[in-house]
Amino acid sequence: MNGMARAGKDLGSIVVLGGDGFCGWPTSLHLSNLGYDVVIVDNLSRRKIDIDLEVESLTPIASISTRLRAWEELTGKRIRFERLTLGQNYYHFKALLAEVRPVAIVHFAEQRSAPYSMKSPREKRYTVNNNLNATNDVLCAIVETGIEAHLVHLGTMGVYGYGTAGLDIPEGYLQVMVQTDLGPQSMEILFPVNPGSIYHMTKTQDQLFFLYYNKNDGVRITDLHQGVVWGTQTQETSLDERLINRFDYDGDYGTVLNRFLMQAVLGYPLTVHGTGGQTRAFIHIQDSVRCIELAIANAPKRGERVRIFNQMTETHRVIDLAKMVSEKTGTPYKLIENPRNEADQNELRVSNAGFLQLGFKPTKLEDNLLTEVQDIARKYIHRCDRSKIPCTSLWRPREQSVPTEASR
Ligand code: USQ
Repeated sequence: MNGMARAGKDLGSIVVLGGDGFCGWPTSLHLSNLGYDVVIVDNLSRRKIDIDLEVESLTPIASISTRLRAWEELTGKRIRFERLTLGQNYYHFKALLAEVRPVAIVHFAEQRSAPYSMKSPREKRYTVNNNLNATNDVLCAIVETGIEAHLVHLGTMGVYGYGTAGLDIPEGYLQVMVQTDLGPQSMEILFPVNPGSIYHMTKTQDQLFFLYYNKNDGVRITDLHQGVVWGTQTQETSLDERLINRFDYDGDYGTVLNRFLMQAVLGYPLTVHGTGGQTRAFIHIQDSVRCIELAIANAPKRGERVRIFNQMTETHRVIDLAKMVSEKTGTPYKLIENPRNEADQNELRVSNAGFLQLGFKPTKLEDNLLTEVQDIARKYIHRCDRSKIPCTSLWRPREQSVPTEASR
């Protein structure tokens, strides 16, 4: 294991915000293994949401102290844990940054589920307050401490919306021609945002925070527009059961492909929303942590605008994924009334040239990886509560659920 790390090189410290979550935990281990001194900042809110929703990760995740002890025991590497709420405990956070002076801050500390963000006014308000204040506090603290940290933010492909753009979605910026007093001029603008949920809306607003703090204060920022993540384990989290990553299967936090793979193990008809014509971008969790490593190693220079990468490897229609899993396992799929307000079908072409140029080798949906997810699901299927599988969060009350312009 230690052989995987770059021995003896002082790479500096990295603060991982939200380092106990589904993406944050495997990223923290990966960066620690590479030789960075990792500090996890987390308020364990994801674990508290599980309690509120009366559901648990399919995999039995250990407490944060057990996780960290296990990591140190196995690798000799120590990860520090700082418990605080971003967006609230500003002075604690600022003091931490001033003390650690990280080379990079990876920001996952946002409520990340679209269905959860649409459950009721309580979850809408929580998602907005939590996500926007967290992002603003991180930026504000970077400026106020004067540290040179590069901020790497986990954004979403959902900022572009899920209509049919009729072009390859570029990495964040769009070249447009506008009529000016001097005649037609070319201009580069942020790709027009089109959020499909309150959660996605917070990520579109994050983009404006980044634009502003980058322009006004010169903060170096990389924003990663990530697709739907699938898979559960990475090289590091598979080392020991105490390091195991979350596996969300419930109607609020479970994402589509992992849900289908787990439902197939259970023999539960795969829950296709609407026609299943929705096309989304996907990435495996192992590739996600590798992309973050690359983003950190290739920080923008001071004065450079916000760098944006599309962090995805392939696109698929939901119905095609359902058919593929169904054929592989014999579990049928079922078209169910879509609880979301989203386009019934869309086409999606995405450029991911940025990471490819940095040497990223994408893992595509491979049979052995699909099997690996199912093996994990099978091992822990006794922990599943079937009543938590249906998506009960409605974007609009049923009686109002007519197709609208919003579902472009
Ligand atoms: N879907 C089904 N059946 C299910 C669950 C989902 O048909 O049982 C459909 C949804 O209606 C949607 C698509 O699958 O059309 C994707 O849904 P999802 O729950 O897998 O993903 P989403 O809500 O978009 O959110 C997830 C993560 C979020 C991340 C986003 C990337 O929770 O944090 O930002 O993927 S993206 O979708 O590219 O915006």
